[in-house]
Amino acid sequence: MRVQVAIIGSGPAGLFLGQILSRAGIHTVIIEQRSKDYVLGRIRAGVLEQGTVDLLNEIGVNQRMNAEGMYHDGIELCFNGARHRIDLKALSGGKRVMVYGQTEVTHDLMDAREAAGYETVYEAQNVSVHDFDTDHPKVRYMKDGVAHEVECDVIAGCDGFHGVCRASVPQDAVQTYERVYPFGWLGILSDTPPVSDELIYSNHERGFALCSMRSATRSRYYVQCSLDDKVEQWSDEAFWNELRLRLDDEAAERLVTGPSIEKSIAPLRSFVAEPMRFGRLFLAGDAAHIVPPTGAKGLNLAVADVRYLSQALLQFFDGDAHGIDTYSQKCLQRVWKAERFSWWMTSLMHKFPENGAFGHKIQQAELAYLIGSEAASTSLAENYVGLPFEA
Ligand code: RFL
Ligand code: PHB
Repeated sequence: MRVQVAIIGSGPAGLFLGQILSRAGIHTVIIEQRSKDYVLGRIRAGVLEQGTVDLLNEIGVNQRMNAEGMYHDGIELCFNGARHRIDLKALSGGKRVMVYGQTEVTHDLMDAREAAGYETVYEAQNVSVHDFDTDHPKVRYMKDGVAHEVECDVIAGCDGFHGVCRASVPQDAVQTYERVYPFGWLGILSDTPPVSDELIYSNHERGFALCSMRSATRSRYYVQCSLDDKVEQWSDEAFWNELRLRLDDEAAERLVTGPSIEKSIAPLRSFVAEPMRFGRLFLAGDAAHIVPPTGAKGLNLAVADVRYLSQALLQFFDGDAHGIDTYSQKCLQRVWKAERFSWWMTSLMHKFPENGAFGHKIQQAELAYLIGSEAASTSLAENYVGLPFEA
């Protein structure tokens, strides 16, 4: 097979890129190692920045999102037994976020791709990338016992943190920066009404908790847990009890509990690989960087990369290499700002046992400052809704 762009990975980064390029007449294929159902079964992000919503509108994959997504104008910070609202919309000059699950975004993009007849290979095994230091890169994979080779002009590495693309770059060509946090998030999904109309981020001496949602009847909750914890050790009852303890009295009282329909533990990590381009191989999304989920930035950052990459590739196929030459630098400026924000929010909201009682007092002082200072809450708001894009 010969295509212009071979996209590795059918997560949000790969699907957004595929949709933008294919609509513009660029021949693409998406090569994904998992099955479609497996990809759709992963419960992840829930918060879309306006820029992500705008892009879904621009590419016409917006019907269900506009019908079912919920705009949120604020978030609540809970500490010292009380909740305080941050008015994102008022503080950011009218911007807000949308609560619409990553699973739904993925579903909508897969449906749109299928309906338009653009090609995706699921369950591709032993995917490997070759010759991206030449003008004729190749992707090889096995499917149903048969070996395949795809010739292309460009490879887009949208294959997540554990993917093959970044791992195929010579070690001395890439520099990585990493912080691994000493705790994880235990998350559950349940068909119960959300405890509050807005998201609650709670700093508690027992550890962080987050109350999020997917709809008016489906909730998503998280509690900070130990890295040694196993999902099986956490009964639904134990989860609800722990969550209740980490909320203010009113929210704890109002919390509606029920059976979990999904339960999982995610480790927290900050990671950046530089650069994001290696000849004809371009990394986008989690393949190049990871943020802890506290700032709700991961999916949005993947989409921001794709916005820049798609522009650069359209220019490239038009005979202008300027965009691909500046892609990495342009992305990394935004990436590091999101890394900083996600690290800051993680540091502010979680229990770090090594920081002791002093550390907890400092967090409380910072939270008190944050809610009392318009300058400080504006900084939180403008980062949370998403920083502006470079022209
Ligand atoms: P993905 O989604 O990991 O997709 C990569 C795809 O590549 C496939 N793949 C391969 N395919 C072929 N060959 C190989 N060798 C391959 N290796 C891997 C994989 O199967 C997969 O289908 O990366 P992408 O597209 O860059 O998207 C990134 C986002 O998924 C991620 O950043 C977010 O989910 C992070 N995140 C959140 N982001 C937000 O913006 N807002 C949130 O509220 C938010 N909450 C979260 C999150 C992530 C979480 N977890 C579980 C890490 C909450 C959680 C709990
Ligand atoms: C989610 O709904 O899964 C979610 C929301 C906000 C975050 C992280 C995850 O910061």
